[in-house]
Amino acid sequence: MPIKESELILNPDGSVYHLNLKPENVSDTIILVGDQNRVEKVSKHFDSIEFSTQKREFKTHTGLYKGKRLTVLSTGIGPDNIDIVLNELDALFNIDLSTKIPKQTITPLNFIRIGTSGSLQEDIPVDAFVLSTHGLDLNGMLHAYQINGINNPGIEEAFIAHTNWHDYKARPIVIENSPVLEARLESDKTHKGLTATAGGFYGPQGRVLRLPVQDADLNHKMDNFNFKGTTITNFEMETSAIYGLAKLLGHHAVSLNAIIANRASGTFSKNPALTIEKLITYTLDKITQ
Ligand code: R1P
Repeated sequence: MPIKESELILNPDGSVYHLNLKPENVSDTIILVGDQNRVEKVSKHFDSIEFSTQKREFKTHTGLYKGKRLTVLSTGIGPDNIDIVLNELDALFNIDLSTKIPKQTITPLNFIRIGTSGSLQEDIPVDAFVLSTHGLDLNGMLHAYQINGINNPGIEEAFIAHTNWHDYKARPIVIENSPVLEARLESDKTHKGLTATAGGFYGPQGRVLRLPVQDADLNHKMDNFNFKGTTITNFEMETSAIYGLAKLLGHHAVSLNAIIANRASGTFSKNPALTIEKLITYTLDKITQ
């Protein structure tokens, strides 16, 4: 049965609704960045750019870097945008857009996030790089999907018990990265651990400006959580959603974050742009090694 036009929406030119992309515009290796201005910061290193477009916060450049075809695409902020980006990118490869029938053979994609994030650990300082072994999903977007089998109940149960997680919030989900991509992207420059993904920047990450939060002690409970030696390294807003949807759809994902704030010490990078630039060149070189 074809997918109805209300469910998989195409623009008049045949491109997918939010991303404005057609299958031929995208590589199977896709760098995801949050900030749309970060797209040029990645693609300026390319040898050539064959395609560019933008709709809303979703900006895409596709080109060659050291002979390898790469796409870099901005997701904007948050797990809700990741739902759009991963589903539409998957559709480009794994649904026949002319018949709207899912293909029998899945084309696996590689997703590599280059993000920014706040460290939860005093000893992961500003300007460090974090590679997420797992996404710790605290925002609930993934609960719309049948996630049985891709999550890690052992870590989840330990986290729920350790933080005395409130029932009114979505149940945390823990999803592993792609070990293949981790092996390609890790080095002695990358701290590794669980990355917590929140559905907001202030209260959902324990920041108090004028509004009190439900659990003022949550960040402290998170920073001293330890599951068999694995700790929660950092807080941001996309990684668990990328890991979850990538795994469900049959793709590979790894998330790298430049630490620009340290929540434990209350400090912020003196030169976040330089740290992001270093993470971009680090990642591009690792991908093409
Ligand atoms: C918040 O300022 C945004 O920055 C971080 C968070 O995950 C959130 O998207 O990542 P990016 O710099 O990749 O957007």
